[in-house]
Amino acid sequence: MKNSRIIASLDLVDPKEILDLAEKISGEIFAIKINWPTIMSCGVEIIDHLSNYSKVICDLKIADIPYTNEKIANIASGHGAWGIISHIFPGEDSLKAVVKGAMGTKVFGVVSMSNPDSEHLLNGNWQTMMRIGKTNGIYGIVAPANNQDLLIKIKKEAGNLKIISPGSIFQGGDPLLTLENGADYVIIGRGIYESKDPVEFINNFNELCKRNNLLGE
Ligand code: 3DU
Repeated sequence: MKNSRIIASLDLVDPKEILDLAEKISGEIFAIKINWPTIMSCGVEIIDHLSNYSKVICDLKIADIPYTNEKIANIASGHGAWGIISHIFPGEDSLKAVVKGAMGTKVFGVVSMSNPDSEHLLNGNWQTMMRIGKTNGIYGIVAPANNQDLLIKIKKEAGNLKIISPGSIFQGGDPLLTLENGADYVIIGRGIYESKDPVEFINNFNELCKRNNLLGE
């Protein structure tokens, strides 16, 4: 569904299960996100296979030296990733290398996280990380759906950056409120793949968005 606001986080490790689910839901979502456990279990080709169904965002949380970052981003891009998630905290040189290696694949930078202890070291620096992201060509940022006060502050300064938000349902966030407060897309994992009927869950949420005038363009 072109205007769905859902990014389905298919954090599964069995390739058949992932591809079957991708096929079922691909028409009703904006994109699929995958992370390290999936790629380590299924192989990097899972990005190519999933790309046949949907845009694929690789949640790699890249946080290494520039030389390594460029390679990681380049491999994901070469396998058809539409988007890549990178950390920003290692600094500007590190992020620049991700953007360079991504070769046009969209880069999303983490400016805050949803786990409670991210308050200690990471979240307080979101403004600095957002400034570094903006001046180095990222497309979007990751901000938490289970911390609405922070999300609202981040939205006020996000400008053109797209906001994608994990942390709904199993981590306590309300996905509809997250969209109302300015996220462009909600990332939902277990809420989808652990529900009795993932397609029904997604259709219901898309319908809820429609009723609240929150479907995308
Ligand atoms: O809690 P869920 O099952 O809906 O999954 C959320 C996904 O988003 C999962 O892949 C997790 O690694 C990722 N994520 C966060 O949950 C929180 C963040 O700050 C960043 C990524």
